[in-house]
Amino acid sequence: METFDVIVLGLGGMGSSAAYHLAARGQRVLGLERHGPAHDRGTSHGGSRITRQSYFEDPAYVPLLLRAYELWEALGHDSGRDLMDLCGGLMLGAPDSLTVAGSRRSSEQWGLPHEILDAAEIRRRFPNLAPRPHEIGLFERKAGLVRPEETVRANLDLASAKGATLRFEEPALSWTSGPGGVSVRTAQGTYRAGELVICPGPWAPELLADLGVPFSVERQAQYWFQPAGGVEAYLPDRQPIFIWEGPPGTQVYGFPALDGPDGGVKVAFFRGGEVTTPETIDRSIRPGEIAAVAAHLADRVPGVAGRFLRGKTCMYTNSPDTHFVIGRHPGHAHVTVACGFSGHGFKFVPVVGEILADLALTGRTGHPIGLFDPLRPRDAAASS
Ligand code: PYC
Repeated sequence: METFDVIVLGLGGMGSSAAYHLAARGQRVLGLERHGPAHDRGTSHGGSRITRQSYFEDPAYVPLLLRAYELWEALGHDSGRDLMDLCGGLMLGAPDSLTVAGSRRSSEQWGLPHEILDAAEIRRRFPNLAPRPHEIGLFERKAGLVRPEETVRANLDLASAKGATLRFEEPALSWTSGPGGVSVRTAQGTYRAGELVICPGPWAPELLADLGVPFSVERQAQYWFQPAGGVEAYLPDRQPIFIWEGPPGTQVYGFPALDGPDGGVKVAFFRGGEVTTPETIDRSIRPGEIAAVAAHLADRVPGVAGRFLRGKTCMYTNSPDTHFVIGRHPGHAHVTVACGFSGHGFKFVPVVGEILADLALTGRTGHPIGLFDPLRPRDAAASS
């Protein structure tokens, strides 16, 4: 039986980062992935993901983002890949919307540079955008985008270079843990290790059933359009990423125009997709949903939805409170979990890898991860 120091299950964004950080710390790492390298069957794909620091979800994320930005820079440098474009970002909506007020709260609490722009100023500086008179925006220069497939490849290359064994098209059939360590069974064999790190993405309900967290896996559709007037006005030096809160519970987001295989302007609704599973998800893009996103944008980003280029689905794995789930598995010694990233995790990939390496090797981390305690959904249910 092959033995390792640490086995990492799942080599998407978080797992590939954990494998790299563990291998860089001298561990003998086995990484197992059910699909190919940087695949498009889960969550870590689509050419671009938003990054930002003025975090409307909770100010507790900000210190992790500050560290993540340092690690993004190092990952880009060490891999020689272009992973990040800080083209700026606008959080838009009514002044008391979660998107605007929450971003402002994080910026003010952490002293992050930002500007508050009224509707007229937004129209003047960003002529593609047409906010309503009562809407405002928080502009953050250090927001922008990161590239998911390139990031996963960077982590895998660097993990391999540090000696990690990475096996693809090899799903885990089961795992067990005991006082002496862990074992993982696949169709090819059984592997043993001292520690197991599970980064299951949308396979969390299957691989982490006994964690007791009621995850909800959600189908998300992303759409690429050729703007009516061409892409020039949407290039990253003119068009920031945006998240725009409209009617209660509705957020739409968008990117500047990228070129190459990721070409066009990508837009999507944030959450609100149907519940699904990785096995049953409808990966087709339906005419009705293309029409719905184009109609929603028609008077907000007029002209953006000129010609539909293509669409692609991915999955969010939502925790009940949409905060991440990261920690030692409460029911199994030697097992660390990272899941429930709820559609806003990718920007944290490098720092989550660092945290997972800390937890697997020492049982603790200096990073503030109290918000992500795996036991909190159970505790919340018990106290209600
Ligand atoms: O990753 O921050 C994010 C995000 C917000 C909306 C869509 N993605």
